[in-house]
Amino acid sequence: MSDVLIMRKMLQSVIDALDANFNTHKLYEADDPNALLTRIGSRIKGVATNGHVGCPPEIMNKLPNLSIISSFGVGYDAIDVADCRARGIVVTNTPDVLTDAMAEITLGLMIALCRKIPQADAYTRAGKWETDGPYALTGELTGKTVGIIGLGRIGKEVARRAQAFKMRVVFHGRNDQAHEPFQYYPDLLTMAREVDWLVSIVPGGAATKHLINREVIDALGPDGMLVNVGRGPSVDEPELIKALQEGRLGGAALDVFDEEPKVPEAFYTMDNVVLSPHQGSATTKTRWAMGDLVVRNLKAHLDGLPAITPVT
Ligand code: A2R
Repeated sequence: MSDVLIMRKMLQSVIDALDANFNTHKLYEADDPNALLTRIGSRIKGVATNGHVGCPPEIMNKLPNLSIISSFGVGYDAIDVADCRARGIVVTNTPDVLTDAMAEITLGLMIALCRKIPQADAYTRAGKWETDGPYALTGELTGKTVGIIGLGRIGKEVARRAQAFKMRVVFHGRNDQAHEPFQYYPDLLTMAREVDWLVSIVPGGAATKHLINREVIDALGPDGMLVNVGRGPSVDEPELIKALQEGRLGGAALDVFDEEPKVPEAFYTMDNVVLSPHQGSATTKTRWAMGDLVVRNLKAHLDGLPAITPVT
């Protein structure tokens, strides 16, 4: 059995499957991680990790026979893929298996925000329906235009579901996708001016940092709604808070934040915000499938077969 280093505690089903298939070494359980790496580093052929923890270069330096990093999640922000490629290390992630769950929570957040479901729930629980009468009227999704930033695997499933809700779908990305039936906006600012909703589902990293800045937020405007289910840093969070406080933006539904699990307290008291603790892929079924793919990627590669979902 090949030796595999596990960087962080993972789902128990993943740990069990890793233990069953490999000689595992758990860095997160080691009293002295450096001593562990010195002792077993040269035996390690695979690493199991996630996209936030990755496998830092100083650790890779201690793993001379490492040939695969198998990462849990579709984003791999903490993994320097170019550096891995230069070292001859294959990187895998877990795309596709989480796409439906991600799309589902996106539409859930949109409905929650515009129909004020959390607030109406609190109103009902507080007995106010009986004492204060019906809850205030809300907006609705039907007939609105949604601009998707990042019409990738997840973005396309969001688009399909938004259409089922009778919304018009347009999109922004670096490239047009001529075969898709949605209007393409090469310029995000122009799209933000012309839509009711902006949904961001782009990867993290330098290229998308603060893609949604003050200008974009102002273009979306006081009736506009912003949803971020991709990566926190894609939105300029302090600018978002200011815009919400000053009424320059209609509302926001957020599953991701700048410094998770810290969430700016300013959001807590806002009525036009729905908050979610990075729950996008967090269903039993999807998390199990993601863990399964982490193990299958390692197994395939270490058995001499092509990895199933390599990052290209
Ligand atoms: O730019 P394009 O045409 O390659 O479209 C990709 C878009 N995208 C960007 N859009 C604007 N500015 C950028 N700098 C930029 N970089 C990438 O994001 C593509 O349509 C989309 C990503 O789609 P996929 O690679 O299929 O990823 P998937 O599975 O939809 O997941 C998206 C993200 C993950 O990377 C995690 O951060 C998060 O969802 O969970």
